[in-house]
Amino acid sequence: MPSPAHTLAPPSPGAPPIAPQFEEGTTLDRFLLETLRGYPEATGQFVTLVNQVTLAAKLVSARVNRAGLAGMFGATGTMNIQGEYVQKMDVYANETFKRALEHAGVLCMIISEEEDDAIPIPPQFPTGKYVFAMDPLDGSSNIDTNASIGTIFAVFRRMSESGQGQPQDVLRSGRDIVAAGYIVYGAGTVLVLSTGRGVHGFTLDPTVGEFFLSHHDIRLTPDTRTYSCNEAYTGTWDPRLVGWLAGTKDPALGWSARYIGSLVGDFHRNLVKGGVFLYPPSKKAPNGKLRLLYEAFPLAFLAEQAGGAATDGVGPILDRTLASLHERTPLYIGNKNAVDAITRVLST
Ligand code: AHM
Ligand code: MG
Repeated sequence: MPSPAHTLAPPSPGAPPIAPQFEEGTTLDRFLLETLRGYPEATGQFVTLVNQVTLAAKLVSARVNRAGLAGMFGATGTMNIQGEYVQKMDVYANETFKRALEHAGVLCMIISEEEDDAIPIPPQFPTGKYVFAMDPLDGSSNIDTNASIGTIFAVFRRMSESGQGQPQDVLRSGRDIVAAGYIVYGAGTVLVLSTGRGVHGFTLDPTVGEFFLSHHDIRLTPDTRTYSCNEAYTGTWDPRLVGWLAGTKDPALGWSARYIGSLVGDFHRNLVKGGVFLYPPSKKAPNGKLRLLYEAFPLAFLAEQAGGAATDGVGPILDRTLASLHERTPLYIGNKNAVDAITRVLST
C-alpha cells in the first residue's frame, strides 16, 4: 500500500519500536540509518537527500567562515522577489544547494526564497519523490557582522505521480511536511533535523567534515521567560500584542529579551535555551515579513516536534495551506504556554 504523502514512511510490518541509545561520536548518517531502519521506504532517496543537504551545508559553512577573506561580504546590487537586496552569500548558498540537490534523483522540484518560480529538475537528471523548499541563507544581511545565519528547509513527499513536480506538490498544508530542518552557521555549524520523530541536532566537526550528534531529542519546556522580537516596531503592532509585551516588563516575572534579527539564529537560541519569537504584522509588513513555505512551516514543524507551538496569531501555522510560493505570515513560535498566551490575547 502506498504510504500517505504526509508521513515519511510507515514502519515495515512487525518492525520493533526504535529507541536506540546513541553513543558519543554518532554521525548523522549512522543516526539516520538506525532511526529509519524500520522504515524501509524512508531510507534510499531520503538518506541521499540528507547527504546532499549536508554536502551543500559544508560548502556554505566553509564559505561563510572565509567570507571576509573571499570577498563575499555585502550586497550584489540587485533585489529579489521579496524586494530585498540580494547578498553575495545569498547567491552562493542558493547555487550551492541547487547544484548539490538537483542531480541526485530524489527531488521533483526545488523552491527557493531567491527565485520567483519553482525550480524544475534539469532534464538531464532523473526526478525523485520529494519536494524541497528552502531559504538558502536566512539572515544574510547579518553576514558582515559575523552574527549567526542559516539555511532553512522543508521536505514534502510529492503528490503527482512522476516527472517534474506540479503546483499541487507544493501548494498544500503544513501538515504534509515529512521532514524539516535548518543549518545554523554560527560559532559552530549545527544541523537541526526532524523526520517527525523528535528534533535532533548535529554539529559539524570541520576537521573531519562530518556532522556528529550533539543535541539528542531537543525539548521545549512549556514555559519560558525570554522573548525575541524587533521591539522598535511596536508602534504599528496590534495594541493587544503590545499590551502582552508590556506585561512581560513586570520585574517580578523575570522576563528577558534576546534578538539577533536572524530568524534561524533567534529560533536556534530559543530552541536550545527556551524563548518565544514574535514577528507580527506591522505597518511596513501588513501580512508579516516571514515566508510561510520555507521559514514558518519548517520551524513550526520543528517547534511542534520539540513540544512547542507556532501560530500566525489565529491558529497553528501547520494548519495553513500554502496559496502562493512566497506567501508571508505573521509568526509566533516557541515554548507552548507563551505562544498560547499570545494567541489568546490576539483572539479577544
Ligand atoms: P531574509 O530571509 O531576507 O534574511 O529576511 C528575514 C529576516 C529574518 O531572518 C529575521 O527574523 C527578520 O528578517 C528580521 O527582520 P527585522 O530586521 O525587520 O527585524
Ligand atoms: Mg529568511
